[in-house]
Amino acid sequence: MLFAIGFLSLIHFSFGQGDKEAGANGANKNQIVIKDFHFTPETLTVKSGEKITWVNRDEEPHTVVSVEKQFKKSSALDTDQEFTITAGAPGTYTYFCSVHPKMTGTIIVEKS
Ligand SMILES: [Cu+2]
Repeated sequence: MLFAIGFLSLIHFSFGQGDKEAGANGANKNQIVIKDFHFTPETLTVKSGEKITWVNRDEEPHTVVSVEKQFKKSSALDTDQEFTITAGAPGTYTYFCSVHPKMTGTIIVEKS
């Protein structure tokens, strides 16, 4: 039991360090990782005007397509390829992968 508590606080400590480093490198870094046929996080909240970057960490190609064409669609992203948009007007943007339409995600854009 004591060991488990020690281990958990170690994990917590290392996450805390990572957050600080990310903040120092650029505050407005909104990244969505595509891995195992999922967008992570599945729902991302950003402010209007911020950049959002998807990166594909799967061996399969994936795309990012807005359901209501609220932003340009990506080309097919190969492994480790990135796709970036700038969040537009406030609202809820849903998107999917046109290769695997069951892969969906949501971006909530708030007023900046
Ligand atoms: Cu896909």
